[in-house]
Amino acid sequence: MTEANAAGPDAPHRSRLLVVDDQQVNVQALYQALSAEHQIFVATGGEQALSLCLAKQPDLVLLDVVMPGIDGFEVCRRLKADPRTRDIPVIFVTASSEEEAETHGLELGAADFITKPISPAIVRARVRTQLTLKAQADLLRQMAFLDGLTGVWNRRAFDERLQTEWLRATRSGHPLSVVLIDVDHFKRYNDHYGHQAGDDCLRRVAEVLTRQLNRPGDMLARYGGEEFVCLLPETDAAGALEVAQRLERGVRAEAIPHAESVVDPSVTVSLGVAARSGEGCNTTANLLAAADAQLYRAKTEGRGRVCGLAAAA
Ligand code: GH3
Ligand code: MG
Repeated sequence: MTEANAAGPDAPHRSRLLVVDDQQVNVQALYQALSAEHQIFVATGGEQALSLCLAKQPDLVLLDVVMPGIDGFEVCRRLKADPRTRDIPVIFVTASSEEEAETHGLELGAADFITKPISPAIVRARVRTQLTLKAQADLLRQMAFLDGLTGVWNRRAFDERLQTEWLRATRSGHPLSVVLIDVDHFKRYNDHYGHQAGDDCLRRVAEVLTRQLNRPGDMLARYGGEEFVCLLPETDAAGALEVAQRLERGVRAEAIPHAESVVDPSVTVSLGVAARSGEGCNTTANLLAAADAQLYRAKTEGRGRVCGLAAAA
């Protein structure tokens, strides 16, 4: 492959690299080796490196060890200690080839070690390797948060987001609501149409529910078997009830035949709504329990409907 091809102006994705070095000549050498293939950001000290990592979320950091102020080892330690930056791979680029320094760097969580003066071809190859590993790890992390059947978020993803949004709402005082959604008489659906058709039905329900959510912060997750949950940041009980009604109507309008349902000839869902500001909703567990109680009410009052605490307001 020629140099020009390797540089690949039509490469699928230009990765974002942060080069950290206090010596201009070293920055230049790395820039020349990598800028054709990648987008380069530069920091000339440890503090700047840390703030750029947070602000730019680079795909990889090339880090000098000896710098005035915070040195490279400390930068690496702090990056690995912060959940927001710990998954960014770090390659140390250093004049020292001492075994002790290299061991220390790797123990701090660095992905690789390169010695100066650099060989452009070796730097490029090692950077590519780390970027490939990072992309694969990112994909695995994402898959761990997706539901295999429907492709929407799974319960683990929901639980994490709920904690984050709960803390955010506590700080800002903004509302936060959840909607629990359960398919009506789904056991009968499976018994009548078969388990495979049941799976197809869940996929369609998930698609319909997803389509009803408009705001970028809204989240739909599969909560369990035939139960879904919707997280609505910055939404009060009245707003969440509106969304829940839309979800209910959306599933009904999809008109998935359900010959065994006594609610409607097509698939329906029951929904329970609770808001963070509501009575007794002072923990995430209470919030979910309140939504579950409303869902239970929707079931006992005839299914195919929404119940929520602000329903009477
Ligand atoms: P209700 O209206 O009270 O919610 O009744 P229901 O039949 O929907 O509730 P129940 O909890 O009695 O039954 C849920 C059924 O959902 C039983 C279970 O086999 C089925 N189910 C759960 N997960 C899946 C799945 O991933 N695929 C399929 N096909 N069925 C599932
Ligand atoms: Mg059900």
